[in-house]
Amino acid sequence: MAIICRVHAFLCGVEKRWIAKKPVYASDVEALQSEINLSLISARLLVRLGVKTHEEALLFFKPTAEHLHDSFLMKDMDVAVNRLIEAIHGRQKIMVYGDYDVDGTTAVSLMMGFLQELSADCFPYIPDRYEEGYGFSFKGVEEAAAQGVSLIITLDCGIKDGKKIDRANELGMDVIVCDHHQPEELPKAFAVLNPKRSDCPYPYKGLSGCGVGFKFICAVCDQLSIPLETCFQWLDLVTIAIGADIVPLTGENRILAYLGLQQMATQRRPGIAALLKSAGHEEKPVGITEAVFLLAPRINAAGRIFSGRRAVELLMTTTTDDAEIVAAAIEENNKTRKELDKSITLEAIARIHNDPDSSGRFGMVVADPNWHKGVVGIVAARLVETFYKPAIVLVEKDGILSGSARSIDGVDLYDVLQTCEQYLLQFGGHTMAAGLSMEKEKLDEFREAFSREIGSRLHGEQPIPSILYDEELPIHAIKPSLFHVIQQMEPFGPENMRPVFLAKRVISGANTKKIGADRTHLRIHLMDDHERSVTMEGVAFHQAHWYETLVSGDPVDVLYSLDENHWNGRTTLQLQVKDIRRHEA
Ligand SMILES: [Mn+2]
Repeated sequence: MAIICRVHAFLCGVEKRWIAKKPVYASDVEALQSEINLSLISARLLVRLGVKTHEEALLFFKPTAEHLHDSFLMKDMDVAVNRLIEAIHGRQKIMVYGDYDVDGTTAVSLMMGFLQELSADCFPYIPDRYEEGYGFSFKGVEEAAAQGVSLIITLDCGIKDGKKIDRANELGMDVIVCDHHQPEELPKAFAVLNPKRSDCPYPYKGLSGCGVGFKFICAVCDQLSIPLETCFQWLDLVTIAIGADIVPLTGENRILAYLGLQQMATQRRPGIAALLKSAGHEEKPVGITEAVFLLAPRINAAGRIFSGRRAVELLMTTTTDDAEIVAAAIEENNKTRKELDKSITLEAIARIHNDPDSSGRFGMVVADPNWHKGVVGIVAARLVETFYKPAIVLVEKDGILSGSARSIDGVDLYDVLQTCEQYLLQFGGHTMAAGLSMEKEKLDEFREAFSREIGSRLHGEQPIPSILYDEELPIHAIKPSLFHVIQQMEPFGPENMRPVFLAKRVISGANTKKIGADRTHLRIHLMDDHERSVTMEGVAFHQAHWYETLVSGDPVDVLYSLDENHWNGRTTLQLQVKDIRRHEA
């Protein structure tokens, strides 16, 4: 039971470091307050996000399509647009190639939908996770040639697939790469759209793969004098990709997600509606949280357990009946995924517990021939949650180990893998998540090198998980107007997280009690020790071990955020308690 608890909580029971975010300049806060009527706390929150003027506040609170950047600022965009228009008008066959994850399948669905609207001769291609693996594949290239394709568009992949692109060129096909992964040597493609290219002047670098695809179709519309609004029907897909791919929710991504959520609220795509229905979330509002926790895992489950093609089929379907049939199949895939996720996580945790050397290591590497390759990324993430160290989970097949890696804040995984390159056959990814493969014989050497490299980046000290908080805010000072401002700050995500507050020296009211099936959570009532006139109610997940302290009346410090509780038709402001510790006088 203890292990299961740890799997689902963020290191519950482990002491975390509480770190105040960097202070903001009082002059900036005063300047903003002189332009807008805001409380001190609200103004500080906004200044911390870089909002310092009335105009910046307007853009932040009410983003509009006019604020999107000109797509043609992206390097190679003109070349890519002209080539695609030539293919459309010349009735040349186009393969739309994308990865099997959420970013890839949403990108393919977006591009396919757009090309079909322009009556292009096109078809989607999603690689098989098991046969072809991640990225642009030789099999895909051969398939394109066999089908008489002239132009291949790769989405969310291609930047590291130079050899496959060379082969496509050899076979007389042009390739347009739309990717957002970190480039090294650029592939010799017809055009390479990637805001992270060192020679790309595009002002926003945080786009998802689907987001790059979106900029591409916007540019085509621009060139063909088609209203830009035509592209907005696919903003729901861009939004889901932003949530799933853990890209920052700042700048242009914030605008895209804001507009995408509006679009999802007014015109729900049949596939999305069917997925929400099968998740038991029909007719309810959808925010970025639902995109991340309800939609993304299901879209991913199709690719993990069956095929990413099923996800594309769902997202492209135009009728409710068809959508519900595919959604039912995906729901089954998701059930299987959950079972595998749980059983393999438990095995991997046991493996690490039983390895006497593991506690001294800075990174964890586990491998097994019987594990399901579709869930290795999720299991790696659970290991990070449990042990707070970078983790790699590998599956062996025919002497080759392949799998996924996940990291912790402050350890650049891509950089670590690059320094271990000599042991690897392949690797690719980002700071926090990556994929890799190696020969079985290299495992032990790699494990040591991986741990050593991480250790040197952490200066030889085991990392302590930390929680960042924005401001100190006593319980009695919480105002509904502050919550109103916080609501306007949505959608939340990386680099724009829901604000967290510190309340020092608080005590529990009489009604605090344990809740949940296994009594691991608390319904909590808190007040300031020195100002007991105001009590706030809230929830504290995985904090039941604080129950005795709280009911004894000892003062504690808490980190919390604010949200709403909907109960019996009533909506009340409540605390979401993140962490608790004893108050030290
Ligand atoms: Mn991606």
